[in-house]
Amino acid sequence: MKIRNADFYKSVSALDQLPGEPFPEIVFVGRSNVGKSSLLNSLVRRKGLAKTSSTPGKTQLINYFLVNGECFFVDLPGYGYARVNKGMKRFWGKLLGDYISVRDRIRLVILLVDSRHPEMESDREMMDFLSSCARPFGVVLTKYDKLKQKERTRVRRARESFSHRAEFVVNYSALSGQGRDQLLEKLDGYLGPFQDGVPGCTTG
Ligand SMILES: Nc1nc2c(ncn2[C@@H]2O[C@H](COP(=O)(O)OP(=O)(O)OP(=O)(O)O)[C@@H](O)[C@H]2O)c(=O)[nH]1
Ligand SMILES: [Mg+2]
Repeated sequence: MKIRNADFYKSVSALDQLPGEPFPEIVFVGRSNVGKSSLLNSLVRRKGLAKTSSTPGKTQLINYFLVNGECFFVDLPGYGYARVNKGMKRFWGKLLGDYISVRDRIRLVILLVDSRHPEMESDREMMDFLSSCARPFGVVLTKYDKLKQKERTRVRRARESFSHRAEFVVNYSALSGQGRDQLLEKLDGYLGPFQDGVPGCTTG
């Protein structure tokens, strides 16, 4: 996939606000602070497009970005952040879960996993959830630039444990751009027009 342009499109806090445009959606999910917004910015080469922060919990809504005028990249709030209050946690968790399970226009979920902590229970639960609603997902191991040599060996082992479930696994650094070309190439297979009309119309 070659990115020609990307712009913020809209933020959504309820499913009835989802865009009606009949475009395929590629969704970025992962724990809080894992680097979802940074990954999106790195892919489209626009530094401040999606808001990033060293404090977890920065992204609080479903944020849509229109790419090449023909598909959406969707930045989601993170899960697993202990310090937001229970009410907010429940709200984000429900919004995220409902969106992923009902939105048939989702072509691919990109699940971001921190390469320094590749075996978190919450990431496994997310993989189970994605499988249970039949959403294809690829795994991106983030912050790869931070890994020490010894940790790289551990990551290789962890990769094997989920690679049979994922469509692909890519090592990524938003800092250096490592993995960018590889990931963009993978996305090609998930775009293109819908074959039988537009799915997911009932939800917006
Ligand atoms: N070294 C390094 N730092 C990164 C990388 N990706 C993200 N970060 C840093 O990690 C922090 C969190 O990044 P975000 O992109 O805001 O993470 P997020 O997953 O969108 O976070 P929430 O929206 O809070 O869920 C920021 O300080 C980023 O600069 C990376 O590849 N390498
Ligand atoms: Mg974010």
